Amino acid sequence: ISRVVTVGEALAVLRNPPDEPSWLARELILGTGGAEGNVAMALARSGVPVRWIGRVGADAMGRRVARELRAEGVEVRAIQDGEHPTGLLLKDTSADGRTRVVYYRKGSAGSRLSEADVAEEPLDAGTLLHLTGITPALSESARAAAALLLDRAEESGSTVSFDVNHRARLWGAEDAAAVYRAIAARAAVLFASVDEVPLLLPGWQGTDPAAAATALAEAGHGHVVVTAGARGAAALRDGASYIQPAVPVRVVDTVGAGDAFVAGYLARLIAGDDPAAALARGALLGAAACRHPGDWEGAADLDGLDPDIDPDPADPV
Ligand code: KDG
Repeated sequence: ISRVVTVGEALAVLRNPPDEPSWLARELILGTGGAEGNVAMALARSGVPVRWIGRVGADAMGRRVARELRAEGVEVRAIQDGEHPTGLLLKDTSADGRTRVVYYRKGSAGSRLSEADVAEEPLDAGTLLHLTGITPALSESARAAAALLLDRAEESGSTVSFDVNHRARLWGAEDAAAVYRAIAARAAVLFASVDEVPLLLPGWQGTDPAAAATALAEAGHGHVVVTAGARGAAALRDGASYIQPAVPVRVVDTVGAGDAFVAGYLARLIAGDDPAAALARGALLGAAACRHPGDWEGAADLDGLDPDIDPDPADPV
């Protein structure tokens, strides 16, 4: 695999300043979010060539999110929609690390993604197509676009990775689960949080990521990765299982941690490493993401965390 292609909705993110809720704050902090864009930015920083495709409004926030993705090294195809605005997310992070999120994305440009937008996207055997469960949740046309990409990935021999990323605020669990199962069945690599596993395996219950990975493997998934926040993560590939404890950090905001984890895992996998090394990198980037109130910024700052960066070089220049 030499490149990643991902499709989704990039959102403008407004978040509260430290120690002040957004209903009271006179100023909010503006940033960028959207699961697939978060993954793309962290992959680009990991040195993986990555392309993001999505619709943005012909507005200031559309310019902003596309610019931010580009600035982080992502190849961006932002299709401008003159009739619908860029979606927005309002995020309130409190001192105890709990985050509340409100969407302003109904009818957004991103949700208007359609088959025509992705019909010509070049895919080949060297491409990994990364999808999340958010894109099919956005609208019927976005769901059709994801389905078309899956067909085209299969035809072209691309590898598909899928992160369930269930958003209960966007659709009902029953509708969602049917779609997740259909996509997961066609994905070479499947990511889910332990809470999402019952959507893939009705009736399954538990909190242990290794048990969840085993259950998914028994259901026929050849390569699965299950995350469980502070309880770590587990992977299972071709019958071999791997577990990974979480990297302890002071948690400021967990939004975006799953995306950072996926990017770290995929980056190592693409580099040819085994699931043990991929899990370790995923856990590191996921932990880094929790240290920042923004959705993607934490994963871009590994200071004090990255074992590959020597904090005390023996031979100063
Ligand atoms: O995974 C992080 C995303 O949830 C966030 O950046 C915004 O895409 C988003 C969503 O729908 O919640």
